[in-house]
Amino acid sequence: FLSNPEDIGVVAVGFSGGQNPGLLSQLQDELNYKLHGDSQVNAYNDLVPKEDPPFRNMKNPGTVSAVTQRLAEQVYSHAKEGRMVLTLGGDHSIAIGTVAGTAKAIRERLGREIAVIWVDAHADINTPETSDSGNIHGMPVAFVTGLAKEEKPEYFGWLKPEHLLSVSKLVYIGLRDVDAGEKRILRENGIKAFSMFDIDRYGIGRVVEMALAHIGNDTPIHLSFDVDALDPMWAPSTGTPVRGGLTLREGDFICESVHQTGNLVAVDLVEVNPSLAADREAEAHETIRAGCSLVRCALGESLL
Ligand code: 4U7
Ligand code: MN
Ligand code: MN
Ligand code: MN
Repeated sequence: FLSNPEDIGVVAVGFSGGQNPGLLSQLQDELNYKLHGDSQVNAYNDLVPKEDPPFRNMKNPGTVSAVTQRLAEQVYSHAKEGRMVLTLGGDHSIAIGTVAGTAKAIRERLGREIAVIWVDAHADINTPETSDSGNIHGMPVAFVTGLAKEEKPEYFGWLKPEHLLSVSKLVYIGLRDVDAGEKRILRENGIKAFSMFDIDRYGIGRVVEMALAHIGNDTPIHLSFDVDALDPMWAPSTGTPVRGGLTLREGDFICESVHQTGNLVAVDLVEVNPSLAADREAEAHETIRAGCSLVRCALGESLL
């Protein structure tokens, strides 16, 4: 194993209202690991600026930049110690910090580049200019690959070459709602992507095999799992649900397969957003249950 399989660094991000205390406490009860780091959800309130006007079309750019910068340091310090890092989100913008943190730590610790497996209904590779919504959770891949660049340190200028990921080491699974501008970016950069169409066509087993073949044996893997990759039947409490997604079992299979490589160094589970509305409690509960299942599978708990 590229990380010590017994030691897990936990980072819990209650950011953009996406708190998930249920996920964290349930995991603490269920997992047989030594957990380091957060035992409570981190709100990062001290980092939220008083005013945060849009910049290059991005919404809350100062807040997201400051939070992800802090997160990059937290993830880096766990990964540097050889811990597998588990980050519970929070919206997917936090992957700017988690990927940056692992990329830097693995470069220093193992002298290697990481690969990222991005499991999502969406490609999250808009640049500030191609994005229609201005929401940064639709842009993290553009920032961590260097396709989106910004000099100003308060607006992601803190991202340096050691934080970045090569586009050739990125692979998507589960895509079904990709913007026109994003399709162009994927095509022009030759980025490997397996959509729901590919999963129907080849089956999840072949798709995961092809995804792992693409990144190559023996490459440290950061798994960034957006719960909206699952069909809303399994994960309804999420910001941007898209029908026609993965079954829970297919999601679990992806996580188990990545665990089995022995190369997993970090996992993000994001966009779990239990709505506080009383009438949606059942949906929130189902989504948390699905999230716990994915994490258990990624940690190898479901394998014999
Ligand atoms: B998520 C979107 F326009 N592409 O950029 C955008 F469809 O982290 C959605 O995957 C982004 O949940 C979804 O706003 C971000 C939109
Ligand atoms: Mn998504
Ligand atoms: Mn996402
Ligand atoms: Mn979403």
